[in-house]
Amino acid sequence: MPEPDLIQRQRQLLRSFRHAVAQRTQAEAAAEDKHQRARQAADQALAQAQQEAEAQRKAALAAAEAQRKAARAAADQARSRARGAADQALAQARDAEQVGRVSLQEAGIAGWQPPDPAPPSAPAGADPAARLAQAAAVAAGAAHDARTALASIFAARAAAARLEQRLRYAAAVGAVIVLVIVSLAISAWQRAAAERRAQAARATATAQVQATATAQAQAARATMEAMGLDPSAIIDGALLVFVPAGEFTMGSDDGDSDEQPAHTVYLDAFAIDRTEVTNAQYARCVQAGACRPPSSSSSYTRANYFADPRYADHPVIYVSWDDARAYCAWAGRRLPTEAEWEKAARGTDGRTYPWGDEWDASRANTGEAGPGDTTPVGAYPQGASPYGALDMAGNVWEWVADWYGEDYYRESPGENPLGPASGTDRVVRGGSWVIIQRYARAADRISYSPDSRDYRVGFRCARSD
Ligand SMILES: [Ca+2]
Ligand SMILES: [Ca+2]
Repeated sequence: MPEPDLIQRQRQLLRSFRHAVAQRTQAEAAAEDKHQRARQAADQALAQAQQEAEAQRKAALAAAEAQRKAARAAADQARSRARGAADQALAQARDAEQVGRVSLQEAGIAGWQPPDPAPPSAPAGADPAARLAQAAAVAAGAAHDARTALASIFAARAAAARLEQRLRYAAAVGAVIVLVIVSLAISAWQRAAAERRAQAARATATAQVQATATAQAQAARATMEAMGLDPSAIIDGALLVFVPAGEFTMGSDDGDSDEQPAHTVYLDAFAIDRTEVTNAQYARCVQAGACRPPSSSSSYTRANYFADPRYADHPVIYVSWDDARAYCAWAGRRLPTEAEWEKAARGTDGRTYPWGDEWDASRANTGEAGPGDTTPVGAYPQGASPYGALDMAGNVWEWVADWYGEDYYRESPGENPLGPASGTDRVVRGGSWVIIQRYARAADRISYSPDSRDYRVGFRCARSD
């Protein structure tokens, strides 16, 4: 049946309608809700934006205030600096003006005066205020011009002074450098020349000494041959010098008391060794079994002396009086008497030293100019005695035959004295490489224990035929 169908359809439609209405209401509620939420969010965002904008505005305001303050402080500072600089500049300008005025006056621009601050040629009849202003302007301009001119003068003078100072300094430095170089060169050249001269002088002196020594030795050998004494027959190879018979002056009046008085003594002829006995000569006696070795093989500065070939021609030392006597006996000779020794040393004229009366340290090996130890025998040919005996002053003291008698020179016989008949000490003569001038005198006497064996004492021999 249709009717219920219709009703049913109507009911169905109604339900659909209600459902649609409900759906629409629901949608509208949802939309309203969404709208509300959107509006809240928008309000919120707006409030936040407003807050941020306010904060930014405040920050900007603070920064601007700070900048303004900083700018004001900087401006104040700059103004203050500028004021200070201006004051300083003004003071300098015033000083410059003053100094410039003085300089101009000193420079002879007499009567110079700063420009008159009030120009006299103000137009008559003008307004007094205008005239004053004009005069002030003219004065200011003139003052400015004067300051500028003075500043220029000053700057130029200062520059010139600096330049001159630099030039002077450079010239002085250059002169000093040149002077130093030249003086160094001169002193080096002078040193070299002096050294060359000294070398040449030394070489000449050495050559002269050697030539003199050679000539003396040849003369001694010739004299020996002329006197019938064959040099080759002398067992130790010694050369002897001859002292003819005759009187001589012995002792002195102004020396030590044991040398006094000076008295005349006659001696027979004799021959005496030219030099002190050497290490090499004495070694032959030791080798021959006739002499005992020196008590020490050293010398004062040399650990090896007696046996060292370098000192073969140096005087033998560390020998006693008995050693000396034994050697001379082995060599066919004897020790000289004290009188013979003194005559051989000083000749007949009573001279003080072997070479004369004037002391000359270069003629003998003494402590005054010697090398501080023995030298080769005969190394001082300029110190030869009148008979050609060498080292009668210095090198080593020399044993003589006599006993020592302190008063012997007062009581000595006038002919061929032999010394006291007895005694405790013997005599050494002539001084050594240690002593000073006084003990190198030919008249000086020293008493010495005969058993002493000493680094300063040697001997020479003599003979009479
Ligand atoms: Ca001597
Ligand atoms: Ca004395």
